[in-house]
Amino acid sequence: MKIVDAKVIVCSPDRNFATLKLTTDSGLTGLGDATLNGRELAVVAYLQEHVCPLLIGRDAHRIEDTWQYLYKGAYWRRGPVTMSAIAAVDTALWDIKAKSADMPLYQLLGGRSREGVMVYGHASGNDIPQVSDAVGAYLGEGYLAVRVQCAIPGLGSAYGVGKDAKFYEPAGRGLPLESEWSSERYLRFIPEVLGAVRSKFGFDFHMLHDVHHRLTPIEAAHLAKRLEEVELFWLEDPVVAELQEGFRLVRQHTTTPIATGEVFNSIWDCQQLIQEQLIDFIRASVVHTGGITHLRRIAQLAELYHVRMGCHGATDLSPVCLAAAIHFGISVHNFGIQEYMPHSELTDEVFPHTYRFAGGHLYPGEDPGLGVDLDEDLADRYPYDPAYLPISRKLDGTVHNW
Ligand code: GCO
Ligand code: MG
Repeated sequence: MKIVDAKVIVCSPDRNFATLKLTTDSGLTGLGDATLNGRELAVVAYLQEHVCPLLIGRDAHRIEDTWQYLYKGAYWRRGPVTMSAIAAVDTALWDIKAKSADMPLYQLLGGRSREGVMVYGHASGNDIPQVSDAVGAYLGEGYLAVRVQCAIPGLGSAYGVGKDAKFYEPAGRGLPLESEWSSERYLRFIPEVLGAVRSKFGFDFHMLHDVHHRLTPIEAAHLAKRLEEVELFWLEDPVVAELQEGFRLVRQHTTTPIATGEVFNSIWDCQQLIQEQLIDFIRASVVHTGGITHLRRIAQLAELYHVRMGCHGATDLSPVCLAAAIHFGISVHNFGIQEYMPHSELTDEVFPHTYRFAGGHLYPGEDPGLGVDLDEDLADRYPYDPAYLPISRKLDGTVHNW
């Protein structure tokens, strides 16, 4: 079965998405998400100019060989642009293979290890009462796990707090917005927020919180230690992850479980974190970490060290990526949780899909392949619209990690 066409489709129903569509001589098609938030067209050019010409005429069944060919063959390894492009090809090939086997993808990946994929929802608000209302709403909808983020008094904006209670979209049209940050104010306030949520709703649900790379290791250690009493499911990205040893310092001081990895793009980014058991959950995603083929390798290494998977699943990862994550999550042994922020109605119309949410879990559909389509005519009506993630500055104007 040969690949006869490779097409990159860029659209912006409510936000930008890049998708690779492969077609074979037997008429089967496969989709792969290639979206890299704020740098979308770099991946598009990488695919169109450098990868698509290599795919025509290749055997669509040779997934592993194609992965190695694109990874080793580029000479320039890793990096978010390269790995997102490889991921798109890899995901589309798995979609095609599962369709040709007439099975939903999870069956090819070994079948179900569980009935459904537990997800966490995103509660946020401008103050503690708003946050509490949002948490209450998620629990009312049957969620078993909720991430809690709150605006910080005295700061104009905060990571994770949307204008809309349900949707959080940090990328803004036009040039990047700037947001202000104070670790001192954050550290003083956030334990109160998480404590208030536990006092109101108890301990019978999983509570998560995302620091979004903002703290130094000693600040993060201090916070994680204080948060032990609220029993988080995880504290996410307490520090930037370029310095993997930074997690050692956090780890030495606390038993709060730690998650990281949404910005990782290869197994090499997390090897030390996993092998030294410095983290509990790895957040690598299908799209930014080289596709299903590479994510499986990460999961298998992680399993040896009691590290579980908790894939990134914000709305900048398209429904194609979410479907792949559900098939992966339901089949892999060391699954922990899947992030879930529902896409907008319009995005769901552009990407019709068979996965569904019920009772705090996501379930893959039973159609062959990923179970996601792309309505190209509809997608064409929403062309690319440049957008950037915000830039963060400390109160004195120094650029900080966003
Ligand atoms: C998360 C993430 C996102 C990222 C976003 C960047 O935990 O979901 O931190 O909110 O900021 O995906 O593109
Ligand atoms: Mg995050």
